[in-house]
Amino acid sequence: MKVTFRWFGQDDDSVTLKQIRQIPGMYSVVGALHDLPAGEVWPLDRVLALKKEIEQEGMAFDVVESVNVHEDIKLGLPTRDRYIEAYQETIRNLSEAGVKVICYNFMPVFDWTRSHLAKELPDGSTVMAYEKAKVEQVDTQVLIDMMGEEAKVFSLPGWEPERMKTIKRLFEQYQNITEEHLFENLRYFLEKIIPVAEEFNVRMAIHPDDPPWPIFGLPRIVTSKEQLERIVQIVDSPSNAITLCSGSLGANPANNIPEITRFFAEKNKIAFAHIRNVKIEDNGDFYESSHRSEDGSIDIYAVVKALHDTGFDGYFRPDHGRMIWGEKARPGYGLYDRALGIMYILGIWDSLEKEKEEKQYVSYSSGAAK
Ligand SMILES: [Mn+2]
Repeated sequence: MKVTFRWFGQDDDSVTLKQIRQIPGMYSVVGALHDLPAGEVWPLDRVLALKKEIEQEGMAFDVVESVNVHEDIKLGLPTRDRYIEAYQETIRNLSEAGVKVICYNFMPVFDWTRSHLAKELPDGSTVMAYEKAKVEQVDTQVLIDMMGEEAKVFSLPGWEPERMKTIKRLFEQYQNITEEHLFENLRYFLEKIIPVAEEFNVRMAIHPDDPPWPIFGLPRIVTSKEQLERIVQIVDSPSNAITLCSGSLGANPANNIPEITRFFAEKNKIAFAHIRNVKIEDNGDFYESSHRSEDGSIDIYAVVKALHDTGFDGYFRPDHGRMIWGEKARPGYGLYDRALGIMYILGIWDSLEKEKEEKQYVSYSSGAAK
């Protein structure tokens, strides 16, 4: 299992590469060209410059998150073909730079959504949270304004201001798009890009919808084990894989995350794992707790064990973290709690490794004694 850490670039992240490198076990930075709008080719020279910047600090640049999918592709508009061509070109350029995994999502209009970016817990830490009533009742524009306000210094990934301006028009365009339409549009997209990804030795890793249910009346199709299974079957290729995000899928208690993890890991379909916990309240609201199993509703130990048992050798990163120790950072993306998350996950992983070694030793010695 390779440890990675998301980084937004030196102009747009409070965390530095030098800090990231000091997290035990760190292997690769998860980067992106965040200033490029969806649909544009990522120029090779800029990708190589980012790679160089990361490698100079002693880490690899194996994973990209995200290459965003243009709305015209999700809407299935005739203009989608040129955006798909641009996407194919970006895959080629990233492969040229040695990138192995590209995380992407297929959520209409919005990326991940929360009602609070800094809800205070009794211990004084702040967390991102989702109150169903607030999201369901609030006027979309009010929520957008609030997200913009709370994001303050940093623009949130997926919530860029330019994108928000076109939102009303997008809502109209999605009015007649059902889940089945959206799935067909995903199929069209994957049938065009997976062969390119396979040829260039890149694994495409679709990220589940966050939260894993329809919001604002928009369709969502990456919310459960069944839907993920259907997606990886669209094109049968090692390049058609998933990002197992425990916190996104896990916000719905009907999703059994350790079981889903084991299911897809056994099929070698998890190219990238986002490991984080969420605490689900009785009414379905949730907040992003610490990674520790006891602190949230997901058994992170069981998730890591599922990966370990199946011989997972892909990439993982801690996902969002709490804001602790007075840190000022992009919501969810502080240094401290994500580093704690890595240590928790590595602690579980290392214990399982030791246990396995001991078992092998015992069976070897008993075998030798015969
Ligand atoms: Mn995630």
